[in-house]
Order: sequence, then C-alpha cells, then structure tokens
Amino acid sequence: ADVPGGDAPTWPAEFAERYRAAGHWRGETFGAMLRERAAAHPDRIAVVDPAGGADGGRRTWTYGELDRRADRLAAGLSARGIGRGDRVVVQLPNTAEFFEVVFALFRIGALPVFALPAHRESEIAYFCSFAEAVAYVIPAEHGGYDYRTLAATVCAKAPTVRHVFVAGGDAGAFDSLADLPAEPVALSEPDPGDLAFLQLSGGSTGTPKLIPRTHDDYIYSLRGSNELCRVTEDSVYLCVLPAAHNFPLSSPGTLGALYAGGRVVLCPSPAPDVAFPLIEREGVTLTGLVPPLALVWTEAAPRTSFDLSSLDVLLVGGAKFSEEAARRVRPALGCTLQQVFGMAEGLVNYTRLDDPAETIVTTQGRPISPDDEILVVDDEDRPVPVGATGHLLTRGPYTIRGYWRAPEHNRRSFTEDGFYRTGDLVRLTATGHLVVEGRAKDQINRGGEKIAAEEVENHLLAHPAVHDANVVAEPDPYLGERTCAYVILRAGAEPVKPGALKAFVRDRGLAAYKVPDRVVFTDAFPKTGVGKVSKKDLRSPA
Ligand code: J2J
Repeated sequence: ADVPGGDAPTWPAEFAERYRAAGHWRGETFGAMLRERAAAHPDRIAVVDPAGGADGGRRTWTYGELDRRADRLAAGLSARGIGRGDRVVVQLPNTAEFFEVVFALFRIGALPVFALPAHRESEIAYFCSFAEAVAYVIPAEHGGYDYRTLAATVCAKAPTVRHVFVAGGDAGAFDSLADLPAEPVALSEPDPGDLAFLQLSGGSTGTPKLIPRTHDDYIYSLRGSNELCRVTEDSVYLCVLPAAHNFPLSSPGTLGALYAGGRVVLCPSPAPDVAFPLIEREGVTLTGLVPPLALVWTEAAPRTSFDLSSLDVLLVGGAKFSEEAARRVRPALGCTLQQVFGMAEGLVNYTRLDDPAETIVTTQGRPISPDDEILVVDDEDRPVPVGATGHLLTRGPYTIRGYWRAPEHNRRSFTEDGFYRTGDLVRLTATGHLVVEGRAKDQINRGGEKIAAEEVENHLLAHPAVHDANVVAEPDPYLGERTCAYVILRAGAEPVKPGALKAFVRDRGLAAYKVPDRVVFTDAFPKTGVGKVSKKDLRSPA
C-alpha cells in the first residue's frame, strides 16, 4: 500500500500547527470515534434502516452493534488482503451496510472512494482504474438495477480490482460481506493526519477528480457543523440524499449525527410519501435536501396527514435555493430553514439558526470556521470591492490543498499560496454572508447533481456522426438547470435524431443524470473575440 496521504498535497507545517493550536484538529480518527461512542452508550440506537431487516422490515443497530460489526468486517476485509492506504470503491445505497463498510475501512486505514448509486461503468471503471482500487463494494441489486452485472464489466476494464464484495442479497459469483471470516485481527489505528477517504469532485474536466480528506480535517468540519446546526445526542438525522455525497455525509449529515451520539435514519426514497411517515415514526429532527426536493416537500407538506412537528431544521443546499422557494419553507413545514453552500473540497457555509429571517432566505450563509479564509477576486485575482461579485477563493482547516494525484490540474485549481479556486461567483454582504451569483466553471448544476460539460462532450464526440459538441446549462423551473447539448453533425454523415444521440450516450455507461436533457443541432457555435467557443452566448442566444 502507498504511504497514507502520500499522493495528496497537504497543509504546510505552519498551517497545520495553527489549526492544531486553535483546537480545530484534535487528533481524532473515525475508528476511535465510533469506539468511544460505543463505550459511552453501547445501547443507544445509531442507525435505523427502515427496510433493512431480513423480512424487509425495520432494522436498527445500536452503537455497540455498529462498532462490533465494523470490527468484524475490518477483520474479514483484512483477511482478504485489504490493507492500509488501499483504495476501495464503495457504491452503496442508503442502507445500514454503508456505515458498516465505511467504518470497517476506516479501522483498517483503507480509503473508501465514494461512488454514487447512479454511477455506471464509465464512471466506476474510471474510479477503479485511476484510484488503482483493490476492491469494489456493491449491493446485489438496487432500484431495479443489477450491480453484479456492472461489477463484472468493471472488473474486465480495471485489472487492479481483485475483489468485489456484495452487501446484502445474492452475491452471485462474488464474495458476500456476510461470509467473510470474522476472527478478530489486531489493527493499528491510522494517524489522524492520514487520509480517511477519497470524495468525488463535481468536476469541470473530462474526468472527475478525487478529493483527499483526512480524519483531522473532516472531523473538524463535523464538529463545527454540529455546533451550527445544533446537533446533539437527541438529534435524529434523516438521510434523504445519497449517503455517499458530501452534503448528507457531513453537513452535518450522518457522520455529524454519529459524532454527536445521535441517530441516523436512512431514507430509501426522497418522495414525501416515503419520507413523511418516517419523520413521524422516527421523530426526525433534521434533514438535508437539494432545492428541487425542498420544493416538492413544501408543496406536499400542507396536504399531508403525517405529523412533521418533530422536524426542527431543514438544510437546503447543493444548488442555489431561490428566495421565493426559501420563503415557503417555514410556513409549509413549520421548521427553520438553514441554507448550506458547501463543496466536497472543503469549505461549508451555513446560515445560522438565529440569523434574521431575511438573511436566512436571501443568503447562502457564512463559513463554519473563523479560520476559513475567503477571497472574492476578479479575473486577475485582485480583490473586488466588498459587495461586488467575483470569484470565490478559499483556504482553511478543512479545505484541501490539492486533488489526489493531479499535480497539473492542481496548478490551475489552486493559487500559489494554497487557495482553492471554487469556480463559484459570489458576493459578500455587509454581515459577511455569501450570496452565490453564478459559476465560472464549465459545469452544469442539475438540481444539485454536478455534470462536467467536457465529460458529456467527450461521449458525444465518440459518435461517428458528431463533428463537434458543446454542453451547457439551460434554465429549468424544477431542477434550476438542465443540460442542453449543441451538436454540429459531420458533413455527409447519416442523419441522426436527438433521441438516438441521447441513447448513444446512455449506452456508453454513463450515469443517467448526465445524459443531455435536450440535443439541438446547429451549423456553428458562437465564438469569443479570440476565437474560442463562447458558452456564455450558447446559453443565452442573442
Ligand atoms: C449555490 N450553489 C451551491 C448553494 C453547493 C454541503 C452542501 C452542498 C455540498 C455540495 C456539499 C450551493 N447555492 N447553497 O459538499 O457539504 C454548488 C457550488 C459548489 C458546488 C459543490 C456540502 N451549495 N453549491 O453541493 O461538491 O457550485 O458539494 O462549488 O457536490 O455546488 O458541489 P459538491
């Protein structure tokens, strides 16, 4: 295995010392955290999986049980040769096993690579190859899709993958997690400064980047989030978004709730008819949603017969939440809205629960930490006047200093003094709150799901009839943005219909949310003064 942390730029010593001295980095690790919680309150419920029981019924794990399960699985995985620093692509839905697997890997010091259930062979094969993953963890089936078939394809493309482990269901040709040996093994606790996992970037290039997060830095973001979201041992967090995504994982998310000794309830679907009964039955106190789901919930809540009164806080983020929609949250759901503007690379901003109502509905919050440094700059990296819109740069105790194994890309995405170029256009209010005004990165934010234009363009360009393609965002009343692909066909090529191009992209094994919503054929692309394609003009034709 590689030296933990060896493949990622890290904080210069003087910053690390400062973050330790300030009490941000406390030398905690995820493995030890679970161990301590289990020792302090073994019988308290940690995880509720409403459909995870053998009979498809409710299943709960106490802290003691989750701790024992993580130990047992850590033993089994290490018996199969998974060791410290090894990468393991984890693609699990919102089930209790997600936590068992992730904590087992934390205990070993192996690094989960957090794939989403929506990813398909194009993405997964890339993650496995790029990360040189030794293992891949899947459910047998989920949402009508057979992940064992996907795994077989991935294994053929990514030869480093020696093991596919199946969590729950019939493992077929692969190893079932339940059948791994369980003899305890002595494992040495990773160092708090080691990498804990690799998170996925939203991406703006042809291939997604991997985000190296350490125990120390991530746990600080959890502790800070818990304080601002008032998460305590009495909190019940409903995990509605895909558990592996950084927002439901950490803002304050499932890991925040577990850090506080609270309870995590896994929601198998974001639909109100699934989530609302769970809120009533489990006494859910907080949850996090992307704006399109928040719209659906605020529309459904006034008509529901379920009692949602336990809900104190609704976090909304991942994409811009419109002011009009934000105003409807409290009247409809009877809880406090907390806007969150975060990124898997680090920086997370929250409106405070006691901010004035106007601030809560009109801003995307302010940073967690007093040591989060924020710069708002023009195209030449010069600070803009306070209140003017500019590029957001940031540096701080839980923001990465570089992507994993991407030195060239890092030179563009970080300034020389270590500020991350978020690609977001923001303005600062007089109270220090941030308002997201737009985006400079070549990405589509489809209701919180990030799509790198270049990645989709590359798939379109693989079609024999396509001469050139540009993918841009267009407004959508529900999603905020959807994707539109402008395509120039090759002269003399067989005519092709938009639907056929979409099907072509889908069949290349791409997550469904990346398939263009609309395909428009054109003869030429608008150009900038220097002759580059102007995506700005494509987005808003004059
Ligand atoms: C506008 N744009 C937003 C917001 C994120 C908490 C919450 C969200 C994420 C996340 C996260 C936005 N208004 N409220 O990791 O811990 C856009 C920005 C940002 C990008 C990051 C968390 N909240 N965004 O969404 O890594 O463009 O993280 O740079 O997926 O989402 O995307 P991602």
